[in-house]
Amino acid sequence: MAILDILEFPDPRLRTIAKPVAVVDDEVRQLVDDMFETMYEAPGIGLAATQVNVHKRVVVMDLSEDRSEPRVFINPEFEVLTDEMGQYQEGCLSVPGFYENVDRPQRVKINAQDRDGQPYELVAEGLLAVCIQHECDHLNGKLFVDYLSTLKRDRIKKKLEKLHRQNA
Ligand code: QAP
Ligand code: CO
Repeated sequence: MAILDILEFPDPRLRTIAKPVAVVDDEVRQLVDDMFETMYEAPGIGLAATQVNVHKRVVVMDLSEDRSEPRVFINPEFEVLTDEMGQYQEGCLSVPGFYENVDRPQRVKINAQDRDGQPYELVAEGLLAVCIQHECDHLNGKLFVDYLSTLKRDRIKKKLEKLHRQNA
């Protein structure tokens, strides 16, 4: 197991489109394990492989209070089930310290594979629906800050760039 480095906005590598996983083998399971360790240590509730600079379609998540419900989504896809939108104050391990409201469809149907490569389907609402949409965006090179006004996004970019310069 290993804790991986998390890329931070505005790193251009976060804009990479991840490739589908052809076979869920031990290498992919190792990545999943390392992503869980990284997410739990952060701590966070969701992490996409893009954020650790691995451009494969892999997402890990745990929405439980006691970190007892690890969920794996390999090659995740979702279908919107309703016109109803919900607002949630989102954050992101790649945009540390910033939280903003984002509107997304409230109900989605998810298709993905588990850590054995077994396909499964799941209807999601609430935080799970928000989180899977947020993580699927990462696999497509998209971040929650892309839903904000240019002004808000540029302010966040400047603040993070300043922090990165200070840490360099
Ligand atoms: C994505 O985000 C998410 O700013 C997962 O300083 C978030 O795990 C989906 C985190 C909200 C839906 C709703 C953020 C940790 C963790 C920070 C996370 C921070 C430390 C974010
Ligand atoms: Co994120």
